[in-house]
Amino acid sequence: VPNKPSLLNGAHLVGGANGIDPHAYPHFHSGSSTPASTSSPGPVSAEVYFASHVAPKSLPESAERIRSFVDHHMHEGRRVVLVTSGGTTVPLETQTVRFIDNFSAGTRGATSAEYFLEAGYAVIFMHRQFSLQPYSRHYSHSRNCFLEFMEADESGIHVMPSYVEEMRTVLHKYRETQKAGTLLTLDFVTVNDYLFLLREAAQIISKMDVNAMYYLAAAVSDFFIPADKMSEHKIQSGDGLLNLSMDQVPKVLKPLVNDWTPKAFIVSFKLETDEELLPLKARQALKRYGHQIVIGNVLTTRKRVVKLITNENETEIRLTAEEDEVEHIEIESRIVPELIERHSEWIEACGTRGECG
Ligand code: PAZ
Repeated sequence: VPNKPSLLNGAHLVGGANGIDPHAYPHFHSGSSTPASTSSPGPVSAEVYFASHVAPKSLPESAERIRSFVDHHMHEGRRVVLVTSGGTTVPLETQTVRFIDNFSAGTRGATSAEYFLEAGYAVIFMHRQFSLQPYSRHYSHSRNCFLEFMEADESGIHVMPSYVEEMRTVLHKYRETQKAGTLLTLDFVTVNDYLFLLREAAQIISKMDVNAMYYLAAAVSDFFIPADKMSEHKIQSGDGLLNLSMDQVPKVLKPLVNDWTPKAFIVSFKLETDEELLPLKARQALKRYGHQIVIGNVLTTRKRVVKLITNENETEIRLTAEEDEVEHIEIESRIVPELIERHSEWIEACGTRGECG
């Protein structure tokens, strides 16, 4: 059916590509309703991925910032958490005009980062460029644009009296964090940026022998177009269909757990839209990757209900309607203390695992 949006491998198809030469762009085929099958099924290994893709230019600078941040806070006796936040993109062209995005505003990551900071952690906040950030998230988007909280008179511009207390609290925490230097922000856009940055950070932290926590809340693309199969220039549109064939992104949780940072305490998130699937998928992830906790959440209820799933047990954190709608409690204020307790237990038990010195 011409021009009808369709789905392949769960990925949105974007744009139109009449007359594209399939030899020039093997992952793009016009006028066909079946996916081009130029790659083997299943993801490539992380090793193959990293060997065949180029690291972001900013990586050496980010590495240096991570090294000195962790070194400083380690000597100050602070615990370190790496929080990932926001969605990764998958470009369709090397000179990118179109891309596929993953859902995530960055609320979970930015909110959680604040609670970790309040609890005394040094936070590496690895976020999607322009997604929500700790502290500024309170006044950033159209729903709570900072202009709505301001008023002007002859003497200048002020915060409206009814918002002063709330804004003062946020401002105070923001300034305290700046003074303590406990927040390091690093951004990514594409899934490629994300993968390289995560690997770099994990390897650096691991080498420094820090018992860090990883709180992987970012929504990371599952499918991508390998660099060598991507169109260099903007895909030309026309009346025809654009069919995309995408490879699977390597499952980097496995090397993260086994190779890059084997002593770390790793918490991953699993998002589903079908609630029935969630326990199975969460358990599968734990089994497959061998990390410590999967936090399961469903798209429509993620701000009210999450499940912390480990090999041993399952704990639900659920806000009541009163807590959610009247008291405006943030579910991250319950998730983070629970994880910190488990992180403490993990650190205490490191002798049992033969990992202490
Ligand atoms: O950033 P946000 O608050 O809008 O959404 C958070 C989330 C749903 C992306 C996160 O809780 C999550 O589940 N991340 C992992 C997504 C995944 O399964 O890949």
